[in-house]
Amino acid sequence: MIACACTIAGSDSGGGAGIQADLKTFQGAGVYGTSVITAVTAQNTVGVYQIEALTPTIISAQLNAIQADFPIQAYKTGMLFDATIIKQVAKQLDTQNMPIVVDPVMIAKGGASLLQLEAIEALKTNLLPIATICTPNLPEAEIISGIEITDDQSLQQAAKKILELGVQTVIMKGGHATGTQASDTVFSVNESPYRLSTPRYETKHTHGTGCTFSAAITAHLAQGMSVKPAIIEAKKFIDRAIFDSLNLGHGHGPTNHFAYKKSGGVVDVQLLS
Ligand code: PXL
Repeated sequence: MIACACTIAGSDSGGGAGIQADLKTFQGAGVYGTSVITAVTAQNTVGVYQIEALTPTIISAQLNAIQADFPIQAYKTGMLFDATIIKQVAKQLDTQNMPIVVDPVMIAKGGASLLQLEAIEALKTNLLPIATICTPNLPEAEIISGIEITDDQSLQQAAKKILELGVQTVIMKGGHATGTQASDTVFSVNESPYRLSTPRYETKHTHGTGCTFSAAITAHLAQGMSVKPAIIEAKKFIDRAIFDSLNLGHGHGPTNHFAYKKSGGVVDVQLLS
């Protein structure tokens, strides 16, 4: 039977991030995708023009409908927008006993806020304690941990703080850093840290990279992979999606969700323990 995954996130009308990126990624990884929409954004590659959150009632009803009918093997959360939505979603995921990937989406590339400030507390106290993997970029990791990340030591301290919230694995994504390599460092409660690196490509078409990466991890977990192989395979997915990114629109174009399948999974990822 085909593996099933569910994304709980916001809609990006431009199709590069959010629910749309997640479903395309699930498809690209060979997984059947279902979705719970938390908010609708009016958006293209240039910017976010309007945001409307859905009510907790319809968010809850979407999740109930999916859980009543599909054998969901992994969940991911993206844009959750406010504390009420976070608490509702956490309550409904807590009973499932399935892997949960939390992408702690806070700010869109152009600066639009996708998570209200007071919701960060709910993320920390309600959602991260039940999460399998959390995938912050460096600014998000700084906000969650309260630690400024300037070097390897502060990176490790911030990761430790995030793990103390109860999540089992945190991937400190290096996309916002500099250097010739795009390196993500993975810290787990039950494994020694490791770093995954692929070349950093010179492109401005990186809209939706975070969504795509976390959705790829979710897809591979749904297929039954354990955490480390799922993360390595997702790193290959995002490497190809950025390498082959799409020059569409007038701003930051989307990543290419077809590219991983085209590559046949033959991608060089450096693993450093
Ligand atoms: O990439 C973060 C993100 C997540 N979800 C939605 C978004 C964005 C970025 O623009 O629009 C709906």
